[in-house]
Amino acid sequence: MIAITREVSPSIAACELTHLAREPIDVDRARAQHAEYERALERLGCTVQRLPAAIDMPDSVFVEDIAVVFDEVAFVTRPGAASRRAEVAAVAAALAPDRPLVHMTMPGTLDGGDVLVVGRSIFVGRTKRTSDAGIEQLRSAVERFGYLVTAASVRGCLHLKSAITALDNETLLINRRWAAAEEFEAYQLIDVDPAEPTGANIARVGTNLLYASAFPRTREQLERRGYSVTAIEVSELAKAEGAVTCCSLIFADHSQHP
Ligand code: CIR
Repeated sequence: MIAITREVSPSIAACELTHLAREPIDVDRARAQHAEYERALERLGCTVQRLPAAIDMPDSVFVEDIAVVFDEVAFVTRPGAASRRAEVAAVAAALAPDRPLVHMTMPGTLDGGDVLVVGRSIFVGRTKRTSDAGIEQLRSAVERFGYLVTAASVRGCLHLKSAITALDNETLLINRRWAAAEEFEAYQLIDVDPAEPTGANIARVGTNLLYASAFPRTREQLERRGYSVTAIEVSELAKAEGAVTCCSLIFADHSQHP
């Protein structure tokens, strides 16, 4: 597996915020947590390709929003926040050796944080960041490969994957106040602990799960069900409204199996 990451920007304190109040962010601490995140990805089997920090791009550590990588193609987004559009060039260049690229075009917008891929099913949050035109563009890029794209409702949080993520191809972790459970009735749903509403974002790394240490109650529930969960502290990145999936693009390394 390859994991593309991007160093924490020195200007992260000027990040976009939608549902959170601005709090001071300790850049050195954010960097240390991000390095720990990368080490965890390596331990779980990823080769990390770290892009350099972008001084004038406060949110650039959150590479997930900039592309959605499939086995067949990488869909390069036009992020919903205008302040984030300059992030695209470096991420697209990093993906180009590994996948054919499809670039979104105006006026559609889409953030990768709104795209939940579970096997051949793709759920896309309709949010302030992701427009119906953006969802259509994703659909026309990937339906030829047999993916089924479905729009999903989101309320009260930034992205669909703030509200729901996959534990495996049959099971999703959900905060039902933010995602609509009935839109995912084909799946087994596990609820976040009520005391941990922001705990629905978990990253699949092969057969393991990478999770923020801020959610011990939900983690205990997952471990009791047999999931292997690696917990790391990402509190400084959380102040920028980012979670564990946001900080990487993880995909199969095809160069290993030509
Ligand atoms: C933003 O508002 O765009 C960033 N401050 C946070 C992005 C988090 N990304 C994600 O959930 N995929």
